[in-house]
Amino acid sequence: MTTSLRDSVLSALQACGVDTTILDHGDLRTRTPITGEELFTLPADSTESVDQAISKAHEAFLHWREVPAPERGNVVRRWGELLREHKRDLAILVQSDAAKTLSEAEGEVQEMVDICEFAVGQSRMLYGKTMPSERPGHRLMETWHPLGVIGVISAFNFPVAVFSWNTALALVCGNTVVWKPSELSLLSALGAHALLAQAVTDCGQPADIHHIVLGERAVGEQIVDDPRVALISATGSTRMGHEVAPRVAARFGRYLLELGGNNAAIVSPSADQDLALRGVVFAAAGTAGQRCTTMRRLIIHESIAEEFTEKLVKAYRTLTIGDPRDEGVLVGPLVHHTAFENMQEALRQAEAEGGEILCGGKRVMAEEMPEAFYVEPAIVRMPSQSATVHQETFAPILYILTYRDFGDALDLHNDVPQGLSSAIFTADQTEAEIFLSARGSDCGIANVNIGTSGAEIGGAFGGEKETGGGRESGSDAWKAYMRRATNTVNYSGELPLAQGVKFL
Ligand code: UN1
Repeated sequence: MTTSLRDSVLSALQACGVDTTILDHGDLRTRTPITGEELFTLPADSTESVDQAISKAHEAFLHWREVPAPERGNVVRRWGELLREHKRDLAILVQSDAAKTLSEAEGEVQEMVDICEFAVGQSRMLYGKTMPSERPGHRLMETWHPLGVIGVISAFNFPVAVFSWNTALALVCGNTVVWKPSELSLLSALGAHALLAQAVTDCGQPADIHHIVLGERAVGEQIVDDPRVALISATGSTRMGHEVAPRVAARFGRYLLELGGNNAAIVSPSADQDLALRGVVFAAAGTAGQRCTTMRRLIIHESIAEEFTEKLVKAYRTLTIGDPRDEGVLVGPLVHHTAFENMQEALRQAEAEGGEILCGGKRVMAEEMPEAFYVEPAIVRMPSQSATVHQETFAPILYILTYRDFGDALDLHNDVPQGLSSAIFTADQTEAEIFLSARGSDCGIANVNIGTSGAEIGGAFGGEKETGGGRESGSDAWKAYMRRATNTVNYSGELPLAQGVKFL
């Protein structure tokens, strides 16, 4: 088992075109949460090499910004083709880094293919508006221009998809990219990056339009503080966002943050319970609770709470937990020991606050794999939305709360610091509409009769409050990677001033 994991990762790296001579050198350890074993070591970037990567990306930008956008799109089209071709290879790396099932790992690579296709189309649609000027013989319009070097800092749980949302759009918009992947997911990062490098070469474009830098916190800080990096797009914890945002703002850089979520679903008495059940189980227990969109709170109408909770506990008991490479497994391990400790601490606190653990929470397979942290997803009935429920614990814990009036359900729903994703299960159209209205969900994503996770790339992705306010991926998220110029052109031969002002 041990050798085969290393071997399959090695051949996937080779298939993606990673230079494997760098493996087994350096201090960065690549540990897979599947078994807890260390697969390879990798060399970390130095302060000098990060500086050089930024310099080269900046140099490349000066040329890349003048390449016509649809031609820039060709690189991203080619990247998408290669990702499609190497879907299984890259998924094996994602699986090794993030311990996802193959279906979920392939889904992550599919998200990359999807955003590439979206970005290729976008490369012909970097639209600016034309507005009627108040002055005769004048044209008023806006044009969009690239920002420069974009620093992408990504998290372990979606190790390559979120990078691709940023990079596919950033590149078609005329920016260059320096990427610092999570130190927990370096192998899939190398794979995704090698495929992009191949696409750049195939299209005859300069290699320096994208760089990957490997390392720990200091590497991230260096990118955050470098004035040549025009935009920092960072995904991770709210704690990380609290550090990044003021530092970038202090140098008047731009930031795009996708931070913690505390996503809830309301289950109304009219809901199709079977559908709701399936939606909740996938969103709450899928990916072992390690999505930023994972459902962490369930707000059930008191009239159906007992019945629905019972069904849910039963469904949880059928979930197969284990090595995500094995057929039929739905829940893999937590990323590391600290994640496990955090989960245990949250469960202890929840109990101290009057919570009742209805199922799960225990570690399994500890004897066979002492360095891997498999847990049973937990359901905890809470008497109120206590301090623990307000926190995001990056593990599969679903807190159950009940409500009597719909207004109270909305209050409970919005009464957390985070605002990423949300859902309502209902057959009552008025409730659904209210949930989506200004007095409904305060999140960046609000769904009806579908869970909180598993968003498509076509919509803008991100959230409010402590989630950081950024929007990535679809819709008009491309605008975050560009600057807007307002242009007034005077072809009148006169010089009339706006607002009728007279001067000279
Ligand atoms: C994340 O967890 O950071 O909506 C991203 C989803 C995925 C993306 C999750 N498409 O669950």
